[in-house]
Amino acid sequence: MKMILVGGGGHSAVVIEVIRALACYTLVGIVDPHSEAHHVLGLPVIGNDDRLPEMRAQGVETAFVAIGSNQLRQRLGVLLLSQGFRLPAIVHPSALVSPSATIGDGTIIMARAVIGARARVGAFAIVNTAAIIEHDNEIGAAAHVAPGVALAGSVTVGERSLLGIGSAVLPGIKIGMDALVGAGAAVIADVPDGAKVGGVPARSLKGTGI
Ligand code: JB2
Repeated sequence: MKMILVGGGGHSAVVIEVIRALACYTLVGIVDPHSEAHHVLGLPVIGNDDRLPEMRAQGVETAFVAIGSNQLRQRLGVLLLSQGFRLPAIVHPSALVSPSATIGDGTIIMARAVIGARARVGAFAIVNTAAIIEHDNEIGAAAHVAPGVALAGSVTVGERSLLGIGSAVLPGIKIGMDALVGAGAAVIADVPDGAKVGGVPARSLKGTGI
């Protein structure tokens, strides 16, 4: 099945390799309005997002948004759906996903990630390399769980929130929408919508200039 990628930066290179490892989609190219590269890992950059309706009309059925920005990835994902593309979930062959977990459309689960029993991961999310999402977690749409994050059981993460590399979250904690958890943080209390926290234990970063 043919697939077009949206975004040709660093995240795109990782996504290309996961899709190639799956061997069930034929990547036909990348759209990126700002890319100076003509290719990413040998895949051609064919133009900007105006090419998308034409690609759909030419029989490209699936697409994937390979952009790290949570807001942009969600916005472009919704646009692609409205243009008639299907955005499958992409799961690296080395990831361990519980049979009772659910993964939303347009979400990628990277190498060595673990998704536990009854966990629910929303659409357009990134579960990055070796992240651990324990049982009964609920990960909101377009959230990004960075490499090496560990979420204990029954954690909730709101839409578009970013959990920085190596952060850890205690059981049952609720992290709101559009929140930022800094790299290496240990989250032991709920995090409100839009908050930025960091450190061990994690505290508000308000007023720190971050
Ligand atoms: O509207 C757009 C658009 N806006 C920016 N449409 C399309 N098709 N592409 C868009 N882009 C493109 O996204 C930019 O021109 C750029 O080529 C790409 C973003 O690339 P960048 O390398 O800046 O970031 P990234 O999103 O690939 O990766 C970030 O997030 C990852 C999760 C980095 O922080 C990585 O280190 C991280 N692993």
